[in-house]
Amino acid sequence: QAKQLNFQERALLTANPVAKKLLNIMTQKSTNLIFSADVDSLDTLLDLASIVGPHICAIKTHINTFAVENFKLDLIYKLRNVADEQNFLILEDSKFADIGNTVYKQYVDGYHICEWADFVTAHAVSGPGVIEALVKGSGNRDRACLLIAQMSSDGNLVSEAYTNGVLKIAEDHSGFVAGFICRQKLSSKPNFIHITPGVKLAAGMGTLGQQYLTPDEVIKNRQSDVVIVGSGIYQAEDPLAATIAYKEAAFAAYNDLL
Ligand code: 5IU
Repeated sequence: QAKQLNFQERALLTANPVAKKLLNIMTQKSTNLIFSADVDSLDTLLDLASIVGPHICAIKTHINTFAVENFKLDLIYKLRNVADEQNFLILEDSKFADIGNTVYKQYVDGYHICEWADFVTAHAVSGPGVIEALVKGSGNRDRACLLIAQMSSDGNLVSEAYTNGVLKIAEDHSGFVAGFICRQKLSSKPNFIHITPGVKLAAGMGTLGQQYLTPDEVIKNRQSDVVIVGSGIYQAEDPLAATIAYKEAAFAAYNDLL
């Protein structure tokens, strides 16, 4: 088996500021775990972020899932402070998919995502205009996007040809594309970070079509770099203990590959 570059070595080979930060954080904190904070309120999200913060490299949010009645955007700036204090990044899972103009407005005006999220997810289905819109919206901030190259849900329509098309767009825009949301390693380029949701310590079907793989399967067998865990953590009786268990499983699998 050929020697794999470690995260630290890859950080030196990537120009994208967010990818570099993420690779460095993963090295410093020994964690390739992202917590998907799909909870009911920003208050709960903040509480959980403070608890699990030391053990994660990033938190993943869906800013448009919180009920509008008691929504306060200032809480997300508190999350920004926690992230800076505890040295993790914020990934807003916006899944932008529209034409560039609309995506620009969603990124800059709606929820001011460009201000507080280090990186965002995007579909490449509408073509590279989505990335150009995000670049424009980022201004001079350190920002990046992850392109959704594959999905975890049962029956999804992503084909191998589509995934290859996403890879091509990423390569053409590697200054802004930090990597992929995917089910397995797709690119041998060390600057692209592979990030995989749909992860649980017990593999199998979740609710509403979600399909789970174990951290070991994702990192060791499929050679992705980072796992995203949501309900495995926030539905656990002890979210901190669960976070540590996922962190240790995913990082041990990464170390096994080196
Ligand atoms: N998510 C997936 N699968 C995907 C993509 C995103 O599960 O293919 I793209 C998101 C949805 C949810 C989180 O916010 O990742 C997974 O949460 P659970 O660990 O609770 O299944």
